[in-house]
Amino acid sequence: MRKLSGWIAAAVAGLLLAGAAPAGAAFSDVRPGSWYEADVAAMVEAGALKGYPDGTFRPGNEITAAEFVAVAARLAGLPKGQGQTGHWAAGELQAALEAGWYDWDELPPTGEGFNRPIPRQLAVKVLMWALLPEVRGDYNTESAKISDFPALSGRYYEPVLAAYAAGVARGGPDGAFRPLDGLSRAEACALFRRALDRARGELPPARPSPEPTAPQPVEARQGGVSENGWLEVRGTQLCNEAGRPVVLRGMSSHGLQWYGQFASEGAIAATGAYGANVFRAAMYTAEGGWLSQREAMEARVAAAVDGAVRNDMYVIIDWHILSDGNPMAHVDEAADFFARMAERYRDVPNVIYEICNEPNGNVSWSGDVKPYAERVVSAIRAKSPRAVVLIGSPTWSQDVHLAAADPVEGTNLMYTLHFYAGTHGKALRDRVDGALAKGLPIFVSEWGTSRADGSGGVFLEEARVWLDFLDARGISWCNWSLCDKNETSAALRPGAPAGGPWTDAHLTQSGKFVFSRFAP
Ligand code: IDC
Repeated sequence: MRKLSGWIAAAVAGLLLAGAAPAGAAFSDVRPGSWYEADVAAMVEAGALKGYPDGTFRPGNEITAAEFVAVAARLAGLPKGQGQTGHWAAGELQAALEAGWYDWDELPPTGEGFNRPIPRQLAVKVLMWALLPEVRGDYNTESAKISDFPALSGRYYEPVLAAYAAGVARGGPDGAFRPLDGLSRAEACALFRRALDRARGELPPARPSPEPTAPQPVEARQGGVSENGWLEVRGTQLCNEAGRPVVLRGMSSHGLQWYGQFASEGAIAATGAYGANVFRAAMYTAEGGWLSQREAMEARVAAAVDGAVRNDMYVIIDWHILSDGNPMAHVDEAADFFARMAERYRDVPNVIYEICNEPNGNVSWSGDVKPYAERVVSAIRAKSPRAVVLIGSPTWSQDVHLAAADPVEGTNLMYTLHFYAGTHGKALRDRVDGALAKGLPIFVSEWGTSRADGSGGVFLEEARVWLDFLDARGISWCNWSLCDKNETSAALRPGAPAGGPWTDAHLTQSGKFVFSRFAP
């Protein structure tokens, strides 16, 4: 656990006192003996939240986004930032945004969502980031506690599982989390109080990750396109044009709409200098991506493809569905997009198509993802008969067992498996072995050294186990992500030059480790 800041320590001291105080007595509408009486008292005592001038606390009112984030910032001792509006909490909100507690699209700094009730999934994410950033939850154990788990959008999966694991979030009587509903001021007090209780010292210390040794650019990169030509899938193995096994290793971009500058020719070449022979261009559909700015996103994809081609590297065009969890939602657009790409790159052996990053939520393999894949694969095959196509699966491309039981008809098809070393372990590796045994070709088109939310850790020991496992099976991979965002999964430190080249000082712990694993 990170060291308690002075603020948390003070707040915790306040909490301890609060247990003995005549809790809530000061507010006309906080009933003595109510379930939340002690929670409200503790938060008021800690200086995190106040009542109203008329002597009420209004425990049943929904808490706004600004109020919730401001309380979290106060409890975590986060210094105020430079607000972009005159809103009373603009400084706290800006600081929280910059600290990576949430993204701009979840709560834009321009303020339109500040006074709206905060959705429960976002509240839990902010809370966990602020007070318990090291906690993780096991997917199987925690998701089973949440009766409406499929209603959760992918980006909240990890903090919500962590909050359940920590005992901070608890389901209602029906076991539902209701991710999109708001929460009352009383409920917010209870959440904060439980998180502070947990932060007070009951957590096991975070395991320190070993400091990786500095990778060196390699002299002559093996395994470029000029050497291997068109790829083909034989059995479960990716092979080159001569039928010899080949392994691709490299970086995935972050969202091209946010960090497109790191998908430039210079950046791609810089990873090649460390031995990478593939690059993945992650073109988000939602979250401000292709669906809202098609031309701009396609121009970035084209720049990445051209940059990879000029560097003799393979390149994956990734239709990065994420918050739009069912690929069927935009199947017509996807078929049209891939038909155009396959036409454009029909003679270019470098290009690999990844047709749906991570189906998630209420999707099924046989009812949604497989029919989607059949439609899009045939659109690609009409133009490009031999390019490798990568197919995702439900549960953020982890359900390879479902694909193995009912694979898509065709040649040169592979199935993606995504993992994050801080979240996924042996159970998912066993699933890979099961799928391979059934003859399913696997490509790890995205993995991270962090938890599944892109943060936490880094978990280099766990990552090492995973990469050794993949190496032993000749499985190719791309690491999330080549950008300088302030999150542990990023390979570059904030401010690293977008066009490369980089020195050791530009690489994060994750970047050093990952770059050192490109070359065999
Ligand atoms: C994450 C980014 C993070 C961003 C979030 C939402 O790291 O900065 O705020 O997406 O867009 C995936 C997704 C990938 C996620 C990544 C980490 O494919 O888009 O990136 N992840 O959460 N699947 C599992 C983890």
